[in-house]
Amino acid sequence: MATESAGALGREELIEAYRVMRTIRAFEERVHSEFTTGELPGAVHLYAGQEAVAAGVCGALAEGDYIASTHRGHGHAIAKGCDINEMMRELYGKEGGSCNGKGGSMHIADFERGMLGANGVAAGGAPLACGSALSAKVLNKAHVSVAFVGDGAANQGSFAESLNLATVWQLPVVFVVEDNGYAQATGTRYHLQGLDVARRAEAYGMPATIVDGTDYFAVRAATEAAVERARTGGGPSLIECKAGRFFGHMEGFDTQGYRGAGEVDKLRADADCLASFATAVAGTVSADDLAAVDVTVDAAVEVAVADAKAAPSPELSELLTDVYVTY
Ligand SMILES: Cc1ncc(C[n+]2csc(CCOP(=O)(O)OP(=O)(O)O)c2C)c(N)n1
Ligand SMILES: [Mg+2]
Repeated sequence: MATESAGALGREELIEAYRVMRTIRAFEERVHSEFTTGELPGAVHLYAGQEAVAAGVCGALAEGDYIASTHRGHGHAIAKGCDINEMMRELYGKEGGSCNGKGGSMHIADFERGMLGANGVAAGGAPLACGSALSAKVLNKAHVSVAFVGDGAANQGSFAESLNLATVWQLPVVFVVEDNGYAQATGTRYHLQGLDVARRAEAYGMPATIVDGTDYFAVRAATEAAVERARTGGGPSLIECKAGRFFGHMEGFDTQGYRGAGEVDKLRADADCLASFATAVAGTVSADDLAAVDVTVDAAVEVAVADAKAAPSPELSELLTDVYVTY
């Protein structure tokens, strides 16, 4: 299993990695409270607990690289550099949102920043990332594409087709499978034959590795190796990251009766990527430095919420713009 120590990254890089993960956590905790008080509309799936995956993967990417996300996409978007004010406006369905308020949580996209979109279709990102990677290959561009896929989505036929095409065409693509233990209310031991998705990649002759998805350094090192391989013509890879989610499947509809007693409390106490990151970097980054990041991030999220609430809704005249068909 590939691992990278905190020592391989400079102080500024470590602080930036913490800022990304801490922003995702604060964004998600705040969205949860907004949803709980009935302030926020729409279907929202929270990413808290899995931050080290998004941050570790995107930390290993270059600016021109692309990611294709999932229905649980806020963390991916933030880690790829999307603006949290635009994202929050999008969640509130307001003008100036990432999709001008017309997409909501599950459709946040920002092509300028290489975010090809959250996706309401399970495993929908896998063929998109293959398409983006194929364009890089055909046009002789250096960009690498990443598909994020959940453990449940890995059972979709389109995922198997994507793995096959990626190897047949030797595409510069990295499949990042996030095994958070559940597909909605169904645990992996009920839906995943063989339990590790990585073993399926072996059947396609694709290099695959399994990492602790709460370990930023393990995720980043595995991604750096996969990205290097993809960028230098070595073809696709798969990285399977294990990390539990701190919230239910979806805001508002999940009492989580399928989870063990105290399971989430235990995750928060023993498998918090922010806490393990702080311990790992203690020799280089002080607790005061991290606390200063906390203050800045919390303030930025507050601003995003206030801004989103105050923003106008899209004009009625725009109802039929940005759609594929003409009415
Ligand atoms: C093609 C398709 N089938 C079914 C669904 C309904 N659905 C939404 S989320 C989900 C489970 C996804 O589980 P997983 O891939 O493990 O992602 P997680 O929610 O755990 O992040 C399902 C079945 C869907 N969105 N798309
Ligand atoms: Mg899952």
